Amino acid sequence: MTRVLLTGFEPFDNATLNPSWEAARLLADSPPEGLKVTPARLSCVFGRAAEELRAAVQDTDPDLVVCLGQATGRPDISIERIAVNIDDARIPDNAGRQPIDRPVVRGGPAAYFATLPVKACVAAVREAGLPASLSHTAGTFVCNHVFYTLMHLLTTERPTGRGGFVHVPALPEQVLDQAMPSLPARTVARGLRALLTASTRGTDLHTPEGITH
Ligand code: PCA
Repeated sequence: MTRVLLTGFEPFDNATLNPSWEAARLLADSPPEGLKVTPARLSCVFGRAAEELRAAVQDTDPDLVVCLGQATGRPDISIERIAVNIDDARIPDNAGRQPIDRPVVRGGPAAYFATLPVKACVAAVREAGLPASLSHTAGTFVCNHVFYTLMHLLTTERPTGRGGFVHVPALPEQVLDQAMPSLPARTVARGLRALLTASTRGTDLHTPEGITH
């Protein structure tokens, strides 16, 4: 049984729901065959989210870690390719913290690539009938903070573990009067089910030999 840690975030920026957590718990309730999916809900707070992630990794000892976050305005499931060593918050987090131009990890490398087979993930979500794309920025808010923390942790302490980050659109009920793209949590969970299966299946056919990102 492959152990998967799947994280989502609590609501932020005055919202009452976060699609990332809604999708994570739906998916954990009906995981793909052969996978044991443990969901974890992270605070939308710099530093605290990183500690919660670290604790969840320790508790679940996962083979694969996929972190999810909400990206309001994005129209599809976007698979992040790169985490950058910068906290630069456009708005305060849920504890009122707003770091500007600060490293996630002092002395850490400028960036890490996801170790998911990202293009295979995009293809798998599309095959499941949902829009998906490869993204080259997870922003510089708490999502990127968690993504960088994850990749630093895996690289330095758990080199056989695979990990990455996926942004999902807003929920329809969050943007009823805003003419914004959205996807229901159940639909997102269906796409992510295909993504998890692809992520545990071997290497990415779309990247040059020897490179797994
Ligand atoms: N999205 C935010 C943080 C929490 C979330 O769900 C982001 O994109 O950074």
